Amino acid sequence: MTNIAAVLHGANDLRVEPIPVPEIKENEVLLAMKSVGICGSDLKYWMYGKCGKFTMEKPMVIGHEGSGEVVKLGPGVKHLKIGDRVAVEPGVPCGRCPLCKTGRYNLCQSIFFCATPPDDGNLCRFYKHSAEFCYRLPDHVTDDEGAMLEPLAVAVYSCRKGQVGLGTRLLICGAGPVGILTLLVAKQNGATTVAITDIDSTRLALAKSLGADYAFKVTTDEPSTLATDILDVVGDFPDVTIECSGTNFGFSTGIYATVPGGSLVMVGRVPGGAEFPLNLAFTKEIDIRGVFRYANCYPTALQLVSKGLVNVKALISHRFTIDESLKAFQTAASRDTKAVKVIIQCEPN
Ligand code: 572
Ligand code: ZN
Repeated sequence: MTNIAAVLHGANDLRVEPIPVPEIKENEVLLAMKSVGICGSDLKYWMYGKCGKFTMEKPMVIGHEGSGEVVKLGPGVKHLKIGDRVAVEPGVPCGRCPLCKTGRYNLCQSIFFCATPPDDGNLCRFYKHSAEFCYRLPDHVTDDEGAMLEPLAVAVYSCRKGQVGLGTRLLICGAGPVGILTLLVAKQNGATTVAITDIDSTRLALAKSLGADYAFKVTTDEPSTLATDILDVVGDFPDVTIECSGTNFGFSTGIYATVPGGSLVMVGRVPGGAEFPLNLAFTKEIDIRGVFRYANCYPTALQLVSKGLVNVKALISHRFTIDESLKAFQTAASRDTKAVKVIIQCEPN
């Protein structure tokens, strides 16, 4: 068995190179990785060597949206067998701290998280992971769909945080993968009106084809103008805004557009911290809710895909092999390619 990985050595230095096959311990499994999606944070590490407060101090295997096949079982693993295909939940918390014990394990301060420095990711051929955070995929769920459960989990969590339910009128700022997946989950939850905004017409067209009731192309630099447009066209204020663009513009649009007493869910992260009209949020009593990754969402994400309720395949725009990882990253980062979700296949041909 030989292993190769997409190793990021620093900004703009991604190399596909041999690495050791990991040794597994109790309650771990060795996986032959199948599909790994590229996320916006992977692109940040690739372009700048950092993302948010996390800076790479040493080379790091990239990738955290993965699926794989169990090839070896550590002692104590009961719920999996060799040959099972699984989706990998990339965050493995300590399980012992108060946050873990109350189920809010995404906030665990000693969580291992794939491709967040100093932790290695899973864009490689062989990867070890805690069996507890591997979810067996039914035969009819593909490897690509297994990888897509990761961003789908973010969407499931975001809708939970926004209490998106029957009759909710929702505004989503940003039609990237998480924005579009949030649309799909919201519709399943019974949201009756979903409006979505973006600067990119191709992404808006995809959102419309997947069920968005309204798509707004951002053509102004004044968020209150867009908010007024939305209100004019939709006829109602949204009860909830889920901000997935990671821009000040998206945050501000949410504060202006959301109905008084409504809520704004923060999913996108604005580098350096968001600036938005906080006093308006005060006077409108808008509840601002944070989303940091997700907790307890993989089982729901898997059910949504397994029952055919959410079509995650519709987001996959490009596929590459692991040897072509650099090309995959270039494709994902480029505006011209119209990439939505780029998936890398780790299996040798
Ligand atoms: O799918 C998990 C995920 N989480 C993201 C971004 C992309 N993908 N978050 C935003 C960035 N933060 S962070 O703490 N960080 C870079 C680790 O700033 C994590 C959550
Ligand atoms: Zn991600």
